[in-house]
Amino acid sequence: MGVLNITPDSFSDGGDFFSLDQAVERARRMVEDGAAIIDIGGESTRPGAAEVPLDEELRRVIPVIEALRPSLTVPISIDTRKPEIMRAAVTAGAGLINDVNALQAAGALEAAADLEVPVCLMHMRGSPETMQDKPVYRNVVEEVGDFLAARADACMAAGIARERILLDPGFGFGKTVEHNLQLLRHLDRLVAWGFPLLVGLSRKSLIGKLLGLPVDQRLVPSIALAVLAVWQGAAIVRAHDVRATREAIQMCQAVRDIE
Ligand code: 9MG
Repeated sequence: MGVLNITPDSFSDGGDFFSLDQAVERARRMVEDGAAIIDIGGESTRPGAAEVPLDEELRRVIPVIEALRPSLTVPISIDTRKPEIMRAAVTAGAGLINDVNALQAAGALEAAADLEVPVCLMHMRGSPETMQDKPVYRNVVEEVGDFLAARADACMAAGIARERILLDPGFGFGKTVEHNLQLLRHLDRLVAWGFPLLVGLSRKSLIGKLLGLPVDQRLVPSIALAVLAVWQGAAIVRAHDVRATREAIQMCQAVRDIE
């Protein structure tokens, strides 16, 4: 899954892809590089980020989806927490909802059920504005697992088919470095439930904190983390550097799948 942030303050691309032409070009290049999904978001989810008003988020993402949909050969995912954006994005051609808030906003479950597209439910402690304020867990692997199981149950009760549900432990969302490492170390426990697992580790701040690297120098550690996730069974990797990540994952899968 290639990341396409349509935000002026995006933590990892500095908003370079904010103009329509640049966004479209960037998406096409990611597909050439091997992306199987393009994830489009108009609201930054980096720690401390403020909410974007509905009309501004619509203005950012819908023209990009409309411009891409006729010729793009892969599904478009809409990264949003707002039910109105989910509805408008799917009408414009998005085929997957990626919600870092796990469809907890008022009306989000109903929107996702009506739209009949796959949904990714991610774990986050708090909101992007507050999530890094000293997060505490008794057992992060169990608590993230319990939360995701409860959200998957809520989705199924709302009429979303089990086959349409993906889960994501939400690396970096309300977690310390240790919490992120524990989650990755035990990712196979979440995989074991049988829902496809999506992971986003690309350029995340845990790398900066562990290795002291700025965002533009996190490619190699991002790839190492992606490989560790795929090795344990993650189905989808959300990444900024698509070609290098895809090549590393292909090698990992070749070893993992040999008899
Ligand atoms: C939008 N976004 C930013 N980071 C993410 C992650 O780790 N997972 C998902 N599903 N979405 C993310």
